[in-house]
Amino acid sequence: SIVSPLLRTGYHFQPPMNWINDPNGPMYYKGWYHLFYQYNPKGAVWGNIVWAHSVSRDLINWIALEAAIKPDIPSDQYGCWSGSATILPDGTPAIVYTGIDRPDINYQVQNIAFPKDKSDPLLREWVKPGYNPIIVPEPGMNVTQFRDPTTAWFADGHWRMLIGGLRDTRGMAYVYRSRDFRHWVRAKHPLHSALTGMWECPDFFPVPKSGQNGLDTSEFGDKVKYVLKSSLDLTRYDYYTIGTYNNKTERYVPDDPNGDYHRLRYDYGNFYASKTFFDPAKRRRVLLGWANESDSVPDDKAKGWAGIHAIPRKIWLDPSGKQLLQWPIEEVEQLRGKPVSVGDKVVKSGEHFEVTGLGSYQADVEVSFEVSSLDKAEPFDPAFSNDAQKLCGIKGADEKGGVGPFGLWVLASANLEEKTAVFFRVFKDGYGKHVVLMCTDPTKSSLSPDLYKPTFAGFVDTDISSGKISLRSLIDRSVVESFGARGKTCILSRVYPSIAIGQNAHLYVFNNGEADIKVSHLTAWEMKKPLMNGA
Ligand code: DQQ
Repeated sequence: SIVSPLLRTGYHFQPPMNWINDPNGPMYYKGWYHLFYQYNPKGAVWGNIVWAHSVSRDLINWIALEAAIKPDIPSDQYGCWSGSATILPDGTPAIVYTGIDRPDINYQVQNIAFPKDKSDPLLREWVKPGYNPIIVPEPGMNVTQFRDPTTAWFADGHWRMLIGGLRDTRGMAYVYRSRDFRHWVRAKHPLHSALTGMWECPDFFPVPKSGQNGLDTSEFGDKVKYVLKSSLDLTRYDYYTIGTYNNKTERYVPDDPNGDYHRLRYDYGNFYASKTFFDPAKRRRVLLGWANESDSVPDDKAKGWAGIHAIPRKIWLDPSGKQLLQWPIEEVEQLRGKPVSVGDKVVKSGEHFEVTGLGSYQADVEVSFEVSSLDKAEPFDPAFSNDAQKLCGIKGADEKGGVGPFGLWVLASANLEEKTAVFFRVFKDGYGKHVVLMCTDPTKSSLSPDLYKPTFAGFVDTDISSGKISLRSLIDRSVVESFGARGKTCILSRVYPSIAIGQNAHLYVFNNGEADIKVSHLTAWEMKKPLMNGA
């Protein structure tokens, strides 16, 4: 049955039971990483929302603490919704979050909280000053679509933070400014807006124009670009643009004039309400995101849990300046067991082979492919230029192609009646340029009923003229989190096999294209289970 305990993830973040959604207020404080998250203490469906709290030394092993922020003042009594942390110049962390202050409608205000004891590195207790709420919607604003404050940044004597909103059908990143972090005034113009519907959980941060380091949110200057991310309530995906920010005019301008509608995504799968933070210990920016279940609500109730977080990802600007790159934080590699390697192995058209010698239900797989020739690449229909997902829905993993589909079958049963395909397929456009599609096809992932099994896909902006492309997949019982071309395109997918669970899960490399491919090298590791909140 789908409620098999073997489908519970082993090394992806989750509490021992119940519902979780957005990551909130991530920060590094006195040697500890703090992660708060939207949590229902009473069940496996959304509701009764508090900020649950976990701490970690490495973002992989987690210790659960008491919930940090619960409804207990008038301005948050009906819910403590998403928000962010800012470390003030004297080292004090401040949390700003959305409170629901009335029962009948989701009227949204913003509240602040501080640690009771700053000398406690675990920041176990939080206090809410009596001057809450600090921000309320103004007359004429959409009071039920006004939430999710960002980490604040400082320049020219002022703090600024963003609050997500909706004006008619326009998604808004409202700017609020303050000198003292207590009195906040809205700037006349939003930082940015677009005709996309509500912007949930905005995120705004600087990235260096070159290199992989991260920057504190208040860094500024010539060597820096900016990233603005919003979580679109309408599509339930996280989109970002890269651009410039002027702190005099308080405006952000995406480099790509159509960027707001071009839809660059952190992840082309199940990944929402994400948030980054600057990790001063490793001078990197880390991205955290929520992956919802794709089974049914009755199944969630039967399991007693719903929702996980993705493996934290380091993010930085691609040398092209046109997109971000993402890679699982290096700390996850401590979970790797004995490596299993395959090298220099040709996979002919229509063939596949199994990778054995590990429990691949909980594994990390890195593979480098080399295509024998690109001559057979199928013509690319420009009608799909903006719709990778649709293209992959038509040309799934079992649909024979010229160059590809080739890739991995993960969480596969011995007879292949269950398998989740993660693969590439190469096309050639009218100008002779190759177009690379990356796809996760879960349509055969399970024989169980009542599952949501969408095909997820994104294009990979990589030069494949050498024939080479890499893939990494983090497999964890009911999640497959994949990184194409060293983090250019990422796809997280939730799947619920009925046979391919535990030791009955197999791993294969397949090639359903006409052109032979070669696995130059593949390494797979079974992954150990970290400390996971006591579960
Ligand atoms: N989840 C929170 C909201 C946010 C939404 C409520 C995004 O603050 O807009 O649980 O998933």
